[in-house]
Amino acid sequence: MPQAATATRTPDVPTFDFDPFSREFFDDPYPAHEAMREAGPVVWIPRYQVWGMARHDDVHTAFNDWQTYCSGRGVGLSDFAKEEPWRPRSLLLEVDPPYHTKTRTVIARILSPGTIKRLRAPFEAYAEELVDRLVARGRFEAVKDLAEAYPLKVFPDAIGLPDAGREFLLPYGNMVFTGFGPRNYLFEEAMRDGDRVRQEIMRLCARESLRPDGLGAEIFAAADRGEITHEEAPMLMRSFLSAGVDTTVNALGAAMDCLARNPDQWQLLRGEPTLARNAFEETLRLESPSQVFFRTTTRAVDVGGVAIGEGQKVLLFMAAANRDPRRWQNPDKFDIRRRVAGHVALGSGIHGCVGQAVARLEGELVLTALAKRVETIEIVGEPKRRYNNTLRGLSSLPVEVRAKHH
Ligand code: OVV
Repeated sequence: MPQAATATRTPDVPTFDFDPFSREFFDDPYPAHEAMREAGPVVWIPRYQVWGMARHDDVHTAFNDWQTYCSGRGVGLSDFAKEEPWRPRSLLLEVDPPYHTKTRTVIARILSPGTIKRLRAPFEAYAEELVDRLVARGRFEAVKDLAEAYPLKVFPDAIGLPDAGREFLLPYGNMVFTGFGPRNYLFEEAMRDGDRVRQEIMRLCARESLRPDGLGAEIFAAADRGEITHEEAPMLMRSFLSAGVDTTVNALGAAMDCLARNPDQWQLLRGEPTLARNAFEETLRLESPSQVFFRTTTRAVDVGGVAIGEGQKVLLFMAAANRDPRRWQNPDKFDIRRRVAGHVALGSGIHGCVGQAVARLEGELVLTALAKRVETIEIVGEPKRRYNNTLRGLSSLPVEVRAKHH
């Protein structure tokens, strides 16, 4: 019997002639997210000569196929096989197995459930102290006074950083996350004092800077045991300082914004403070503080009939996947009682956020402290957007809270 004529051909690939790193896009990414999701499993973005994925299923699949979608050529726009990275590569983020397994195992053990249990008491005490102070003031700046102040205290304390130098953490986070994108206006701005900031950060990563009882010292203890080298230890410290502050700042700011804009959800949380953990998780889904990451293909791969070649950059729109109506009911609604497991705001697979339990602890404790003390949250000034090639968040959110009466 003759074969049916099944001429395999790549269908016309949907092409999106837009700039996903422009201010215009950041001001309202949602129409473009929807258009990409509806166009197909993969789209072509000619401006950067990269592919894009915006559907939940495809983003999730790519994250869980590290053999095809590698991280070792960088998780930003730049292909490390062709270009020198702007900073020495991360030994956790920008590597593949088998090397990745070694560093990931060390850091995952340091951030294990036992550690999280020990961190709860100091993290809770500071959440209550800080929120008490803010409630007494009534009016405050939710980004600077809460979303930045909280992680900038508890996380460096947990790591064992000295007080001096903490002012470089947010500028460095801004450099790192904008550095994943193109060398655009944001890159130039973030790198303006870059040499100084990098130098100060690397000084904080030295063993001599760290308290002996913190999580940072545990990295060096792993080096003493021969699990990693003494050259690798400060570089893994750098991962703590790169990924551990700015992300949670934007998540907490987004949580305040979501709760202030959705008074019904705030009232639910107030009545049932144990919803705090899920409210934080729903914020991660809806606002996705890390909006995108890239991967690079290690081989030719077919995605829904589209042939992607080897060595191609693929932009994974986690923020779009987290609002995919194929996966979520009423995806644009902030619903703190939703079953939110399965979002990809923290990635997925072998590179899924190694610090996610710390982030969730911070979110839970800040939202619980608020729920127990605050009756209403009102936005009392113009919120300002913060622009970064990877992170979504606010630079300013003036609020007024009314204290609960007992
Ligand atoms: C997930 C993430 C973001 C930024 C930096 C790093 C990791 C790092 O390992 O340096």
